[in-house]
Amino acid sequence: MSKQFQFKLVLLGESAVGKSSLVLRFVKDQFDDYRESTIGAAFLTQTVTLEDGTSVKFEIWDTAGQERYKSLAPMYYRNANCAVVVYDITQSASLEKARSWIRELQRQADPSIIIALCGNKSDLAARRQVSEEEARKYAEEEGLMWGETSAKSGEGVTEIFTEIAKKLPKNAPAAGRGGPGRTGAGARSGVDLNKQANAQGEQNEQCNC
Ligand SMILES: Nc1nc2c(ncn2[C@@H]2O[C@H](COP(=O)(O)OP(=O)(O)OP(=O)(O)O)[C@@H](O)[C@H]2O)c(=O)[nH]1
Ligand SMILES: [Mg+2]
Repeated sequence: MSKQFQFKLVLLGESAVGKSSLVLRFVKDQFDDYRESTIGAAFLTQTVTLEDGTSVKFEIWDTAGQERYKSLAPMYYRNANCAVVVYDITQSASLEKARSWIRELQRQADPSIIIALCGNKSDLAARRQVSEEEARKYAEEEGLMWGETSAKSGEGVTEIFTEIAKKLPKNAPAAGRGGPGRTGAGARSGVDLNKQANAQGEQNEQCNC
């Protein structure tokens, strides 16, 4: 049987950049022109199967970008294996906000967290304010993954999640993650579901709320 893993993923970014729309596209392959702004956070799951047959289940926390919810974010990124920090390519201020989320993650999240910077709304290229070069260069400097997406057309959406799935460590829980880590860092590592079935109680689902 091929291997199965599960990882916690958090979406962060300014309100209206399209975080919920990206998740809706990724999970249900749908798009709404009029979406309600997220209240608190939403939880969804989706599984991607890699070319080698490995399946990666994402447990996705789609956070609310409105300023009044900012203090909730640490609850969602604290245990995350990966973060997608989203900006809107038509709003340069949203890249500034993304940079500030990335700085916060670099300071406060687990040191092994994988961060992807995502420029959404690529279908609105005519109104572009953030160039690909600027964003790519920043991502390279900070050691982040980077890609542009359109939740509306679907362009790049599966790709960014698949690239993250490929990059996530597929070793046993808590093994070989390196770095200092913090207490309980093992809980953030990938979970081999096959192994879990044999080693009961080793890794339980945790709700962060
Ligand atoms: N043209 C275009 N519009 C998009 C795209 N993604 C999202 N939108 C629109 O942008 C608006 C905001 O999208 P949301 O997904 O609600 O944004 P959000 O980041 O979840 O916002 P909060 O929940 O407030 O943090 C909605 O009207 C979407 O239809 C995209 O790729 N292209
Ligand atoms: Mg939302």
